[in-house]
Amino acid sequence: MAMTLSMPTTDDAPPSLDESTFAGTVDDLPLSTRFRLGPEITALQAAFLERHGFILFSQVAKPDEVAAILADIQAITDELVESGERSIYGAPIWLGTDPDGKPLLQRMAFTTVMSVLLKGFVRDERFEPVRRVVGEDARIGDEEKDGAVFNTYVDGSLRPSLAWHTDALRGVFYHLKPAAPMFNIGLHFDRIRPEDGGLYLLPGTHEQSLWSTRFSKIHFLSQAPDANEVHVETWPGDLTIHDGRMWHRVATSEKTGWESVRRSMYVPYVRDAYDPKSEDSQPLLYHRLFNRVMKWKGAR
Ligand SMILES: O=C(O)CCC(=O)C(=O)O
Ligand SMILES: [Fe+2]
Repeated sequence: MAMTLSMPTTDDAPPSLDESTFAGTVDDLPLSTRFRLGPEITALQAAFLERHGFILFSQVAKPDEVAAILADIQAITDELVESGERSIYGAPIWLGTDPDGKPLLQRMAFTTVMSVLLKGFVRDERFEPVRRVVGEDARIGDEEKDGAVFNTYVDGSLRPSLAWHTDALRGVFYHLKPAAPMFNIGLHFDRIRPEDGGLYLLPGTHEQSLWSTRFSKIHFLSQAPDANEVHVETWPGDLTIHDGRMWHRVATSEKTGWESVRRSMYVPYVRDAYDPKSEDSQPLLYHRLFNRVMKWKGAR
């Protein structure tokens, strides 16, 4: 009798959708669909993103790349702590406290300025179709807006979660028109199940009509679950595209200590006139507002 050798013993990612054999339409796919990133965005993937304002590509970064990136972020954290530097190009760096009592990098802007590894990684050819979703003329704005933003969430830290918001608010600070799609590209570094908290979205709210009716939520204050919210389950290396006009939040993990860690990085693709920040840049209004909140919560 043949033995079954393929019994899954690990929590491997479920297979991504095989579009070569899929005969249905976007209506047949659940929001939890895991797509495969190929050399081009397929018509089905484009339709899914347009319908929901969100799409996930399975494990675009490989395990060894995830490990190397996380090691590099740790090295940068150590350097920042050592140097006493608390802002990069005017954007505050928030250091909380990790479960071992050590400084924890909660949010860092301009990550690809700090990390040569990441600056090269985000330019890998595999991301080219993602760049073209934003626009044929889109570029990676290492030194523009907030650059690449790296987030760490840990239960009990300064920033275990992030309340409901749309990224369009930040667009308003940057004088963008929230009427146009505004795609945010996220890399996810941890295995996140529903009990691990993480990203929740309100599908469809990227469309203006819905967006305005949903405006009843207060930006960055309300944490309450929404009846229509959808959880984004991730495996390390997953890539997401979400329309920044859609309402979303990051929930606190039900776990404690290192078990609760979640790390994400958002890569800035920009299309407007080149407008780099520099060492001389001053904190923006929204940096100053958030900085006050973080200091009040006990940022180091
Ligand atoms: O950590 C995430 O996946 C989301 C972060 C986010 O929504 C933001 O920084 O605006
Ligand atoms: Fe956001």
